[in-house]
Amino acid sequence: MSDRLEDSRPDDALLTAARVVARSARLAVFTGAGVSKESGIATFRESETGLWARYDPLQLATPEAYREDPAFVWSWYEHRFGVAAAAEPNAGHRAIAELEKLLPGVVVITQNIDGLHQRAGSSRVIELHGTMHSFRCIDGRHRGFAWDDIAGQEEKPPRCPECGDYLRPEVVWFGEGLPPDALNAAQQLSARCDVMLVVGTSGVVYPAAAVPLIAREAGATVIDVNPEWDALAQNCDLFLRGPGGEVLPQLVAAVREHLDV
Ligand code: BJW
Repeated sequence: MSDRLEDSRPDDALLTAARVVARSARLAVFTGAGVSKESGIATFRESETGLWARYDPLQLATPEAYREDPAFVWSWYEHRFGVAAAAEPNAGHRAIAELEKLLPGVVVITQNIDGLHQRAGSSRVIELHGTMHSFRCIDGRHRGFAWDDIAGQEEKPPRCPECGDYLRPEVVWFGEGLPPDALNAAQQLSARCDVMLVVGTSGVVYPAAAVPLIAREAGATVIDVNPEWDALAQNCDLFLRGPGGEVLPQLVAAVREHLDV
């Protein structure tokens, strides 16, 4: 296999990737915002549409922004929750879920907070940046509230039912530590996987962005699926250019052919 196959022979790259994936005994799938784009969920580094187009999401996803204007940051999450709740998993999420049926030991490590991998049927999902489906009070003493627990409250942000402090989503903002169990699990799986399929991440936000680097350093074959030649592409073995919703179903179909199922 050549060290790196990319645009000049995209079909070769896809078939090579399918052969590598079909032989995998421990496949890790590492995803970012791009995997949900075809479900209608905006990525971070490409502009939003509508009301939120004027704001930089990277400025809103910070403890400083929340301290400065909690109601504003809350309304951004409320908007995103509405978009995600109305969204459906796309063909890319579904193809990833299908891999679990074809291969042993498939684990999804995601930076996304939208829950779409789980809704597509992936059963082993590590959420590195938390989830938009759970809330805690600001100092973290009371956790695990669901939208349904707080939906009736008029105040924005709603108050913690236990202590009366403001609630916030259980997500990871810039400058905050990642959930230690999730980070440890992701790092260990990266060091042990034989193939890592990376989908839809710019690979610039650390420590999550180190996950594919750990895998490659440990000898795994890293395959990157992205319409753009992004930061991570330079550190992968195979680059499959295109949207996840198109490339992943093709990849899984080719894997099926290799496995003869
Ligand atoms: C498609 C597609 C299609 C489009 N199909 N693909 C080392 C070096 C430098 C800096 C740091 C460092 N270590 C830490 C830092 C600081 C900082 C950081 O990384 N900054 C960089 C930006 C420079 N990191 C942190 O602050 C982290 N915390 C930390 O390090 O804590 C230390 C600590 C330890 C102990 C105690 C206390 C502190 C935390 C980072 C948290 C990031 N949070 C966010 C928000 C999450 C909640 C929410 O969603 O609201 O996470 S920011 C945002 O970026 C979000 C994402 O998960 C994350 C990554 O973005 P992603 O997924 O890659 O999206 P995009 O938009 O960047 O890319 C989309 C890609 O899809 C593109 O490539 C497109 O081409 C592609 N695409 N269509 C497939 N159809």
